[in-house]
Amino acid sequence: MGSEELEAIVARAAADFAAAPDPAALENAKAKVLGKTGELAAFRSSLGSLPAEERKAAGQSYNSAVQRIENSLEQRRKQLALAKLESRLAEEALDVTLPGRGRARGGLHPISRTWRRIEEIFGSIGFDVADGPEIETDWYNFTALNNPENHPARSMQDTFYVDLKDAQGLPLLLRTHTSPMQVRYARAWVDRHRRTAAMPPIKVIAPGRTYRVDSDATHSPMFHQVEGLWIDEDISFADLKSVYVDFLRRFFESDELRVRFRPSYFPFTEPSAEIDLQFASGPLQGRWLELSGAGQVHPQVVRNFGLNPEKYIGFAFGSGLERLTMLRYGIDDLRLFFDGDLRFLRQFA
Ligand code: 2NM
Repeated sequence: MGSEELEAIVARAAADFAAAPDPAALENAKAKVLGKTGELAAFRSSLGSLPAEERKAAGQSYNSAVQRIENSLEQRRKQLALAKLESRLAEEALDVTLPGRGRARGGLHPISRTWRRIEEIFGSIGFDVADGPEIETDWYNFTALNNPENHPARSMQDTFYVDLKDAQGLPLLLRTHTSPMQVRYARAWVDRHRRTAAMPPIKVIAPGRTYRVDSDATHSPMFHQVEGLWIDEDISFADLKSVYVDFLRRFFESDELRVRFRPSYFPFTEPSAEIDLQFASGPLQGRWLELSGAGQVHPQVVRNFGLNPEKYIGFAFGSGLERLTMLRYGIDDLRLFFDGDLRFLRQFA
């Protein structure tokens, strides 16, 4: 077999490969030329019987032929793979700009309904709404609120800490109540009015997500609170009672509620009270239900707002949105709020 025949084999192989419509046909074409009984096998076995002076050149021709055949084989393999990918992409093409089919009407989560309702009721009697970060510093979440240095609430058993530190080198944390928003609001307020003779009253609610290390049938690690704050020169416990009782009547749409203030303790208020509620009718009629905490803002907290506690006084309260929502709609399991079960959620849409 001469070098012309060898070249003819290389050319025919290249043509066969190019004509192969798919990988299986390509592998058959490869076997036909490079296989054990393929067209090149005879040439290869004839090498041994050539005279020594011809053997080297013939061997080089053979190697070069094999090399070129393998190159065209590889080239065709790549072409076929690319063609397959392209046809798949074309087949599965998706126009992500098309509008969705049968878009269903969404609805508000019951907690969101309560949240909005509370903003509306307090808004109608002159309360602003504060906002603030869910990741807080130790100072805003604890120190400003008169929490003692070694209070158990500050421990890792009760509070989620974040792997970041504040300017003081203290770890940041997920706020355990919404009061840090009120501290931020009050301090910004005082700052804004520092140069004016009169300090207008601080009257604000702070609704939002809060976090505690607690998880069972009646506790979720994330829950919602609303806190309220009214500071002026002459705000008394009587104002707290009238504002909060009025809120409850409007929230539960009933003038027959009975409300009870029981002495309690919080580091940020003095005196402090627990607020209980009794319905005059309905499935919960007659039972006293614990609802909120409240009190006269502690002088140290007023000082941390940037105000003189000899001159400014006021009240604060805090309530859980989950609890208010459960009582209003007659929901008996806290976990329903977090399961995302549409059979439950659709009842509020
Ligand atoms: C509660 C109970 C009693 C409260 C105190 C303050 C602030 F910022 F003025 F210090 N905000 N909220 C407070 C008082 C919260 O939750 C059970």
